Amino acid sequence: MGQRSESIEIGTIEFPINPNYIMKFASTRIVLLALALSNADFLVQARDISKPNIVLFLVDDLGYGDVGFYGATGVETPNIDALASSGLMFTDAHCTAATCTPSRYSLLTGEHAFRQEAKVLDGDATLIIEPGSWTLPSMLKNSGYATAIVGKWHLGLGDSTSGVDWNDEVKPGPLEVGFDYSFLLPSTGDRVPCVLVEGHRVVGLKPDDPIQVDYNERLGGLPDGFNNPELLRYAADSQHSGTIINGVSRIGYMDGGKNAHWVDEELPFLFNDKSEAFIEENKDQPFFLFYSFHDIHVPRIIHPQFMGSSSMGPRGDAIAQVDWCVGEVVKMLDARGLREETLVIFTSDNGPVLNDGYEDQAIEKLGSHNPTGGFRGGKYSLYEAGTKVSTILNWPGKVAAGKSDALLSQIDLGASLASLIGQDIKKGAAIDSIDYMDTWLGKSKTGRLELILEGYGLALRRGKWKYVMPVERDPYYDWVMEDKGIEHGRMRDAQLFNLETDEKEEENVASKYPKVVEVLERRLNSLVTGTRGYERP
Ligand code: NG6
Ligand code: CA
Repeated sequence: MGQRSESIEIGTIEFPINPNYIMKFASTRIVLLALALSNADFLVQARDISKPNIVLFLVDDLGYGDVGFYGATGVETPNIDALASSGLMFTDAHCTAATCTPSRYSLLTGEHAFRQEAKVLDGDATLIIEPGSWTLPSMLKNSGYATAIVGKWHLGLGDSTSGVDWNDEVKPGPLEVGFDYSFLLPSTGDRVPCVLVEGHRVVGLKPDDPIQVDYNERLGGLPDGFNNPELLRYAADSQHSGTIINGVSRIGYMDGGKNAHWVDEELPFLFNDKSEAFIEENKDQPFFLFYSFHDIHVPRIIHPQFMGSSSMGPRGDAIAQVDWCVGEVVKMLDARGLREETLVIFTSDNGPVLNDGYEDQAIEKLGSHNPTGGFRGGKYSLYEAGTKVSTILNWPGKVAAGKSDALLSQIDLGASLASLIGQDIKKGAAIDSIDYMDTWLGKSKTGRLELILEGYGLALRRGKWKYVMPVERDPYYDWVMEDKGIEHGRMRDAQLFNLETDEKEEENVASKYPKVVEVLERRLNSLVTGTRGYERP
């Protein structure tokens, strides 16, 4: 790239009113005109689909290359592939962060998590979404939707001043931030407490056996991974060597609540049952189901029905398990005649990881399967595979089958879905969320002009460039990760990649293009310190 094109692009960076925006308006009009001409009955639908049901399948730690349609080789995913082949498959759609808590925070609030310094939470952390603030579910609820979350939460429970009491009402939580119904795995499968929470109550808890949780000190009765390794199904690293529940040592310590302990292998069936019950109950009104998988996060404890269904051991079997769950819910939508009035989104909360604390053979049995789809990095990292995730939108009769290469982010689902159902977002709410509904629906090819990604530090994608800010290395955690083969990407120097010529981010060209680095760094800083979020098209 010569000096000329560099200065042109820097010019573009300084002026957010980019010709792309003009193109977007032009192309939207062309698409609308084409639709009006080619599909005369588009506007005369028998059913009112101005408020379609929304089912959001968010898988945990599923990589870009982990499903069949995106190139998986070690596991078959016929149900997810069916959604992709009859829907719109995105090749450059991103979750907002390379780990769970910040990713989900941004998805639900439309605000980047770094604005609240939200990081991966422990299992006794309190709620990090402000009750009463704008959220995707509250927006939908206020527009007449029945809203539910089933599965992993990981956004904290309880009030920050009084903490969480597992033995009483567990609140505030999802019911206080926009969900009508919740059935939760509170944080992660590898963290205590290993109990499920329905509404405000721990499921199955007996008053004479209260739950105690401690993230620092070992508690009385239950064995732990340090002292009783003979009880374990999988060997674990030292972070995951706390209390043993169901043959798996977890992060942190708990005691009591025996009758409430979950059985890992039953979770997929439980989550499906709860999801299907919610659909059944609300099938006559618009509903939003956030099916938030725990699979394929560690510990990967597979139900016997799916054991050995991939060539990759538990990690692959967990993918097959997810595929079955997705298939059952879609079948139910079909059986109830709801498919054409239901917009289904399938995606993941962050990129893939193999060894994330337990020796479950994810590395040894990988074979030719490439979880990242060939992109660099994975969970935790700011390289593309940290946040570029397999993403499908399926809406029969409304969204044509196809592929979109537009740059999109889950952070935009809030503003996009609000626009789909004609809801305004008041100033100051969901500040980083932009309405890209036309692109999500395949009516436009215009994606984001710029996008912040969160991992260790931040990266800014803008046009063909990706700038990764320098961060201090952490001698202990860097080693913990490197020891497991995880590329965290923490670097003391700035990194710059030209994704047009180097989509695998093999060459850091920061020293070749210092001016680009300077301008992108400035732009990133202004987005971070600004209070208005991105410029809107
Ligand atoms: C990390 C855990 C990892 C996983 C992750 C959260 C260690 C060394 N690693 O801190 O095992 O639990 O947190 O994953 O403790 S996430 O998908 O929910 O973000
Ligand atoms: Ca995750």
